[in-house]
Amino acid sequence: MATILEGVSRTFAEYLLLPRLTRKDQRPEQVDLSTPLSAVEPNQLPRFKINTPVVSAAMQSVSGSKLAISLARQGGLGFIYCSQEIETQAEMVHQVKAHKAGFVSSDTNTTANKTLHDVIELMRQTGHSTVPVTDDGSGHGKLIGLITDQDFWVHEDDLDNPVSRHMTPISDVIYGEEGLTLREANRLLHKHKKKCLPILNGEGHLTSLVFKKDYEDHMRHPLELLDESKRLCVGAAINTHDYKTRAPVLIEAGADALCFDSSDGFTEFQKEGIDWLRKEFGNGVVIGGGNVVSAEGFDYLVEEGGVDFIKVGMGGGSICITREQKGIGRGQASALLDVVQRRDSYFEETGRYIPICSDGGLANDTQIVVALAMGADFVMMGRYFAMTEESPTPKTSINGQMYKPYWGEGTRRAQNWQRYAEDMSTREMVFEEGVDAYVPLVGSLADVLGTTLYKLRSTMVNIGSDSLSEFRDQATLTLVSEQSVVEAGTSTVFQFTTNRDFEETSWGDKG
Ligand code: MZP
Repeated sequence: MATILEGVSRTFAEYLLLPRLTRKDQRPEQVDLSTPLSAVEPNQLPRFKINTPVVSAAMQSVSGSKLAISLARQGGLGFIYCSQEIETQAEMVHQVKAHKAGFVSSDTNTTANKTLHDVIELMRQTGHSTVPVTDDGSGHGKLIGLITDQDFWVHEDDLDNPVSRHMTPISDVIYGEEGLTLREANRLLHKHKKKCLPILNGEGHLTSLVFKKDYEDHMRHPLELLDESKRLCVGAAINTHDYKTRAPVLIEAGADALCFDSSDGFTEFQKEGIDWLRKEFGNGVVIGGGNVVSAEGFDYLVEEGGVDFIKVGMGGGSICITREQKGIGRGQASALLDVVQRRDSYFEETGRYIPICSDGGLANDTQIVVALAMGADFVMMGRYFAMTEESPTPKTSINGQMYKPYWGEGTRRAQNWQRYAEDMSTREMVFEEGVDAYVPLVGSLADVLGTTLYKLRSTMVNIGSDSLSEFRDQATLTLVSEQSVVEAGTSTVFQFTTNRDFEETSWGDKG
């Protein structure tokens, strides 16, 4: 006979946190939101941490390079989707890594005999206003000079003049020598009041550029998630079909973490994939597995070294119809609590800590807070990010309101990419597990996430917690009745339009 679990399958909306002692010295801004994304071995530090507990879903309508850049700047991590060809996914990873951060390769260069016309056209195409002049016009040629949009007047100078007549010649260029640190480069920029510092090797060839605006930008984003070379961090999804070719290319492109994208990760296919990756790359790669919804699934994926982190969730995603289509899944809160409990007992038994990611179904800021209080180390969201300016889909006006398309990875639309891939052996889709929808456009990722994280910090102060691990340990939650939900609302008073209404329509409730 089948096993019937006691109790019902619960969702985040059914729980509420109880306040605990707030200390006088606590401030929301001082709360530490950093969290591990890699397994933590006994008495060791995690190999990889993120600065805010939020990652973006590996979905076509969510995680392109623009969103991943924006999220990494806020301290989170974007997972570039794998429902595309390996080369295009690797290119997206590369775009995030190349975005900026200290030393950048110059992609806008010219030669001394080109005209001002040519330079203006080049500046228009790339949007850059500082152009190195090299002997061969490449970003690694011998530096002859620098030309910027301040070196000529479009309506006064003859635009047929050669670049050599307007550029700052190399004899007057302030440059740094290869090998100096970013701090030293920024000091030179400061001392000489320059906006751009070319870095040259011993032969006078250009190796990179350092910009003052990047330094200022970095100061405005203190939680920015950077790797050892000061490049933004990015994650990439993989699947169980082509990981042997896909994963090495993504790692080569600079991906900081990989994660299997699957609604059901409790499979021999995924276990084989994890084992293969560990054999090939050892602990040099951070691997996420899942999704699972039970302690049994957790045990299977962490066995013998296994994964670094585990995603929990099946059927809760806003665009997901797996439960209706296949009768399988679990309420997100119940799934998370079961896996977290096992993670904690596994930690007691082995001393190994496996971070848990609550994936999908988070309908508002409150539920993000509850998921983290229940023991998730970080959350993965799709709809939340699909609604931002930075998601990769076009804005569409419907009845005067701006929307963005948002579709599941289990839709025909998402899976259609395989038709164009070379490997035609992939299976035919018999039924869909996701829907194709629209979500309201709510603004920039930085603004929306800024509000969410401030609310999270503020709740953590209510509980008396200075860090997410304290929050998990100190949180006390209670189940709520339907009547207490009514009590929590404002249905007994008449409200004019307020900021609260604005917030509710902007991030809103699921459905
Ligand atoms: P949400 O944040 O929009 O509620 O859910 C996003 C999550 O839904 C993803 O991270 C993924 O786990 C899941 N997902 C993506 N596509 C589908 C589908 O087509 C799906 N069924 O369930």
